[in-house]
Amino acid sequence: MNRRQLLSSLVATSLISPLRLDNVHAAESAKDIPDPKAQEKKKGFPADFLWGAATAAYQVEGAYREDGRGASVWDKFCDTPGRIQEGHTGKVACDHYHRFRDDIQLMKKLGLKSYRFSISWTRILPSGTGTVEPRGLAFYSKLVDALLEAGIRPFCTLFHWDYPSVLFGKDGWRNPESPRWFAEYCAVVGKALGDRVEDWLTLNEPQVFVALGHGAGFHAPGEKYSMADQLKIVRHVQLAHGLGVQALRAIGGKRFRIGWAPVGTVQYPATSNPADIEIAQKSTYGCSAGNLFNNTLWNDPVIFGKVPDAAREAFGKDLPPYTDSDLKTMCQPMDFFGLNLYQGTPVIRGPGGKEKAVPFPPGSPRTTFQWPVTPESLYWVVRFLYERYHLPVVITENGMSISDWIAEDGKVHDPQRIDFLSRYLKQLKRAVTDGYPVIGYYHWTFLDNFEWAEGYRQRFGLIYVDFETQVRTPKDSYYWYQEQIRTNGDLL
Ligand code: IFM
Repeated sequence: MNRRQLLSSLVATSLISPLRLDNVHAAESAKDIPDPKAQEKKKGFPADFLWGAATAAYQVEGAYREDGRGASVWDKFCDTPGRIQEGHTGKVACDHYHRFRDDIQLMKKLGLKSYRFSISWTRILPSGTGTVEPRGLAFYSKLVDALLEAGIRPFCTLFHWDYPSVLFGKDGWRNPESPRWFAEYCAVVGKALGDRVEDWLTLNEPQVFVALGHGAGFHAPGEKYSMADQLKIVRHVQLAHGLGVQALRAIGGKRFRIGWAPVGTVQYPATSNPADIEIAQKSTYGCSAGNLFNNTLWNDPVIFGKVPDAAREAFGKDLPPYTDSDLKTMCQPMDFFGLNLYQGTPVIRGPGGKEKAVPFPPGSPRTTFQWPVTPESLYWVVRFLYERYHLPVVITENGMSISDWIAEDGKVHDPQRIDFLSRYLKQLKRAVTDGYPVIGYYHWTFLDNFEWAEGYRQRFGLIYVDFETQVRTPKDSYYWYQEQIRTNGDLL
């Protein structure tokens, strides 16, 4: 399976922190949130719905050597010939580091209620731990101030894959100390920004940086570790999440709303037959050997403090032991569940009561990344993961890549993105109408940006970026999304 196929087979799901202004912690939420089925049908998105857009530091900032920033594994990976399509790098990216004020004006014009960004660990702690770089903190402090001044709620991701090179040199996520390194970093950021930032995500799509970065080798740091080593990393990342939450709570207590943004494979029913719904749900909760995108492998320890039996069966002796103390550390109350969702697999109940994937018809809709367009997956992922974890959901990422260009009239016409968004948002509205607590939606992404191993070839933005001149051109979808935000999704 090549990189494109592997990526195509993934379902990006991330739920970001519901910036619902009441604090709902995981342990309390099951009793506090009414059973959706028992709820009276709601009409549409709540008045305080967080219409947002997301980016990540390495994908947009550039300024890779400025203000004392230390190297991350992505710097080295990009410098290694053959790793990134056409030899692209994130050294300049969208130059957001210097242009953030103009970009925030574009966010304001769009009407964004919230902006999800990530912090570059090595701008804050160039060596990963120890000495703090005040200029790095100053950048994010200015960013947050400018967002608040524009009336946009900052939604901060602490780790979106740009791991410090110095720590990787100490065996990185395989090192048993790695969870504490992450917690140290979280504490520094929490102290510096926590007076103004209330919404936090610990880690974005850990499944991707473990499986693609440390298993398949398609992403930084480009390693091909054994499954046992990848699972060792999974446990360390779960511990890092738990210690990170503890560090943030020690600073902001219940004023902070904290979650994480995992991604997992999503199976959804191809028909409304109850047997198909049941098998799709079972399969979304299941674990298969060799697949690190199993939802429950990651989320059960963190939300229930329990390793699912299915994970033990799937991974056998490769799965490291989880002590009671590990599980206690990992399982910290969260306020929301972040979901990154791009696609899913339609299934029916097949022979022997097992799920059977329904193939897409030839020539069916696909994005430039060749990901299938499956709007219903957004409804079902909210429903299935809420029914298991009882945490309010934030759609932390959703969107599509197209090879957009500037037309002769100087505009960027992206009707497919508008159609994609319209279809997916209708499914989200369906979930809300059914009573599932969805607090926000963050479009991936605000600006076209550095799409990791694909370089700049995959454009996901609402705004077209000319990477030679850095000129920004809002696409037709920007204006379409602006209208949905203005009307709070009533037109959908
Ligand atoms: O660009 C990425 C993002 O960094 C993580 N989620 C998926 C997006 C599209 O591939």
